[in-house]
Amino acid sequence: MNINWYPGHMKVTKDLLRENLKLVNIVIEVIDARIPKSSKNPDFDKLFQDKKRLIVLNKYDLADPNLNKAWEDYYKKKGWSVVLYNSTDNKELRKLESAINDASKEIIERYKKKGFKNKTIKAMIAGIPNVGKSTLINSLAKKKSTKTGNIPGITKSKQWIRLTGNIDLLDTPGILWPKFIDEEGALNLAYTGAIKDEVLVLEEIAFKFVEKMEKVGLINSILERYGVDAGEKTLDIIENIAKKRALIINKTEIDYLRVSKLIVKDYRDGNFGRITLEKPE
Ligand SMILES: Nc1nc2c(ncn2[C@@H]2O[C@H](COP(=O)(O)OP(=O)(O)O)[C@@H](O)[C@H]2O)c(=O)[nH]1
Ligand SMILES: [Mg+2]
Repeated sequence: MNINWYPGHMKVTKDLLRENLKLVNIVIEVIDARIPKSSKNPDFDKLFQDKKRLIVLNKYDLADPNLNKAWEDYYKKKGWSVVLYNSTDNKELRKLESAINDASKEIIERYKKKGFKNKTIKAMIAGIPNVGKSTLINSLAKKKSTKTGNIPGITKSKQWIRLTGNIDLLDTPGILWPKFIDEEGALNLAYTGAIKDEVLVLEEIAFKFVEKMEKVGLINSILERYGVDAGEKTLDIIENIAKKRALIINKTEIDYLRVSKLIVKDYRDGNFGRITLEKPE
């Protein structure tokens, strides 16, 4: 299947990201815990090579607990700080702030050795679309309720959010589009909503998703959700769901678009359980 997808404005955002990168010591890279491989643009590794990096495995509440642990270990082995996080749960804010603090320790030590006192650490959030960057920034900003405002002499128009531990977080995230490595990666991005539905043929995405669940032995989570039986073919499952939910046109025809939308939305909302689509090598 060919996903017709074009990385619009890629160059502009990359330039902006490079500009902002000059202002920070730490990059907080947000990825989707359900697709920790595909939601990571490999360009980031080169762009951020000189920065301290904290990987946020966001949406871990929607991802498989065992694989969360495996991915956490995997990225730790690469020398990065890693935190499993749920941006929609404000009770987790402290976990994130202490992860940022821990990641800053080395830099603070280095500053101290040079004789700087109380120098603020500067951080920025980066990631591909839909991983939860805005949700994360908003939750941090709301907690603080005040923005530090412009910092004279450094940036005129940048807004920073003051976190505990003398850390300033840039309130605009660095965005890069996902990089397609292979069809499977592209599909995984589609399932999770990282690629806009407008450029997708949702009937094909839903079909491929159900097929994948059959392949990895998780199809029961779908059958149970809707109370339907499997059939001989993958399409039977989709048609059975449509019938069960009365997604029918003209009394007899299956409404493939609506049933596809339903299946994709239910996956994105975690209604089939906590499913991670990728395993570390
Ligand atoms: N379950 C869950 N949903 C999340 C989490 N973080 C973000 N979301 C949802 O994911 C969607 C995309 O989030 P958004 O912050 O707009 O992503 P951005 O494009 O990276 O800025 C929104 O519907 C959020 O509510 C999370 O940790 N857990
Ligand atoms: Mg956003």
